[in-house]
Amino acid sequence: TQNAVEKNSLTLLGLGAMGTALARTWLAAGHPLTVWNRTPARAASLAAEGAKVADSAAAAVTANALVVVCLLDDASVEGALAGTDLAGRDLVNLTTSTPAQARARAEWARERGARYLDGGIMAVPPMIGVPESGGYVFYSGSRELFERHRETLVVPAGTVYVGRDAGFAALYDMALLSAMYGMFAGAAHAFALIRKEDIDPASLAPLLADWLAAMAPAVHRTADQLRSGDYTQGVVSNLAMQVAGTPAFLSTAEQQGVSTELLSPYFELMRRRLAEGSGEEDLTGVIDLLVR
Ligand code: FVH
Repeated sequence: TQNAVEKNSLTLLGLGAMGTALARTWLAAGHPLTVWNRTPARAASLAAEGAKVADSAAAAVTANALVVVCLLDDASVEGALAGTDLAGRDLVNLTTSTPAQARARAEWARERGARYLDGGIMAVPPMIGVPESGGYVFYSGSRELFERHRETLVVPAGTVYVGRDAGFAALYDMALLSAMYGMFAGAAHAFALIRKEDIDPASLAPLLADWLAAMAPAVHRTADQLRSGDYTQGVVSNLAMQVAGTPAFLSTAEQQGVSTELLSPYFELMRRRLAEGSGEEDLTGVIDLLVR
């Protein structure tokens, strides 16, 4: 229509599950989009939805100032962008990488005349373009680039800028996902405990989900203790009491025929911290044992 606001155009390299989901939201929001994928067939449905399909990564990079990359890993980013002219481009890399890889990629882009923003996606493809799903992307690197393209970047998912250090988005990403795996590990042990009993896993699931949600806010107390350096601050269940309880967990696992290989390493750290005379503390001292 005459009053329609012209949307910024952009290029997207990578049409895997995540790249395709991202592309769809930009197309649906009216952003002119040029796409490229190593396997061209994956672009066919997006072409039907209005995307321009570039013959090569180099042509796709030339098409727009804003170039978003969402490939498998850092090596594939290096491979796909080799031979492209990045001078004057705004490169936003949503590929999962380590903080060190992200920092090196930022420097690599700078040497080629591009501005760089790194992203860590805290969402799975079905959450993309669904604001109520709570999905978002951590961004770090050039603040100017982030502000310039904010309206475009917010289309697929929320945006959380975490600093000029290009490695921070990856670091936050890895921190949250590491915590998630710890949660999955705990849930796996819980399901294993009931596996041989006449208990429907579906009856345990809601109890488990609610309990984990109820316990999650404890991370705020941990953060307060780390900031103050006083690990007894606001303690509810002290370390001595919790270590005293660990044999019951190990015996229960034994009785249920369940390996303790997920639980034991954490209990061992708790015991080591207790042995240092920290019985009145919270569990926060375990963090100091982890940091080498
Ligand atoms: N999918 C998810 O649940 C997670 C959610 C959180 C963020 N991750 C990260 O997003 C990146 C892309 O993930 P994806 O889901 O799109 O992954 P795939 O569906 O496996 O698609 C991979 C794309 O990468 C292309 N590719 C792979 N190797 C190369 C290469 N050497 N050169 C050029 N392109 C390459 C692949 O192309 P093709 O196989 O279709 O030819 C796909 O486009 C990723 O970092 C996740 O960790 C997703």
